[in-house]
Amino acid sequence: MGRLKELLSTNQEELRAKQREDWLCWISQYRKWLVKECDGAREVCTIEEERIRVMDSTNPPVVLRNYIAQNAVQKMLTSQRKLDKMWNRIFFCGLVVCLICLTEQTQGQKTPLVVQGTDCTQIKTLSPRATSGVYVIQPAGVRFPFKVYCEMLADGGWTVFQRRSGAEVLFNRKWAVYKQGFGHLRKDHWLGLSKVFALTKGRGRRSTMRVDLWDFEGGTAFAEYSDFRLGPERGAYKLNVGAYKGNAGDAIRGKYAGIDQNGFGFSTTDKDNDGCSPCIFGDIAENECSFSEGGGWWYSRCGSASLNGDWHPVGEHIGWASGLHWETWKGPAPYSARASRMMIKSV
Ligand SMILES: [Ca+2]
Repeated sequence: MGRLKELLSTNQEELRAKQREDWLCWISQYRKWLVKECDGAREVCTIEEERIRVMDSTNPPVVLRNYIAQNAVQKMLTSQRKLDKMWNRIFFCGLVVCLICLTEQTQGQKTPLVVQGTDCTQIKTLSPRATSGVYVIQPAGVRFPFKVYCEMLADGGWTVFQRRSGAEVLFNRKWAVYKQGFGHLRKDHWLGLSKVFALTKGRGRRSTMRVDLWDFEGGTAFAEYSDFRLGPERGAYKLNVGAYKGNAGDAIRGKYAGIDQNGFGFSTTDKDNDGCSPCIFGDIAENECSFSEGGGWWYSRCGSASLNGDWHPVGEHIGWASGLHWETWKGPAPYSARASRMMIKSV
């Protein structure tokens, strides 16, 4: 019996030693797994390792095994949940994108631009009671319709292509922007050289251009030109005007000889067609009128008209090289207008 007890005791000790070896192996593997899983969260891993060390020394191995198993399951479940969340997000984002696409498509289908005429003049002729506002036009030979602001006056419908009334919209823009147009149709804007070209091109098409000016003293003046049209872009949208009438003076032809803007191409700071290389004004040598006068215009040795310069507020509106100038109207010191409007009417 004594021998049997001794054998059983030895076996029990061996068994415990074997179990102990197994658990150490478990812990070692679990630690490796923890380091890999907790990459980037070293603090969490350290706490977890400390808990295992304490349990290893104070609890029976079965508790540790259960703990490890439970953690492994939890980790697995957490990973699964993360994966599910990710797929849910992908699905949700896809759904949102589809909804946006569908909405845009639907809106596009619901609100196509309905052409109301070839220009504001035709709209007013067809609907004499039409009031001033934004309309959709499509001049002959133009592929896509576009919006314009129409001033519906007693003498007909005018298509506005320039409006200035404040400093909100900057007119110091490059060629591409002047070609395309900018600003807000109901407020200050430039319709775009390509659109004005489209409105005036075509054999037999004749347009009158009107410039309205407002000063800071409550006064107003206008200049009207017959046979207004722009040349094509390859000729830098050359300005062509016929006879002048009005009370603002013919600033396009200039207040002295040699600065006639009629027949000149449009200039911006990145496209120079101003005829200065350089121009000498007293002791100033001017190479590019767009830089000193601002914005884009049909500068001709700079000239007397320039309505796309910087807008200046009251009190600061006299004496600037830049500004909304119409020098046959106000001078001799450069006077910057409070507001301006340029528009055309087909005749
Ligand atoms: Ca030049």
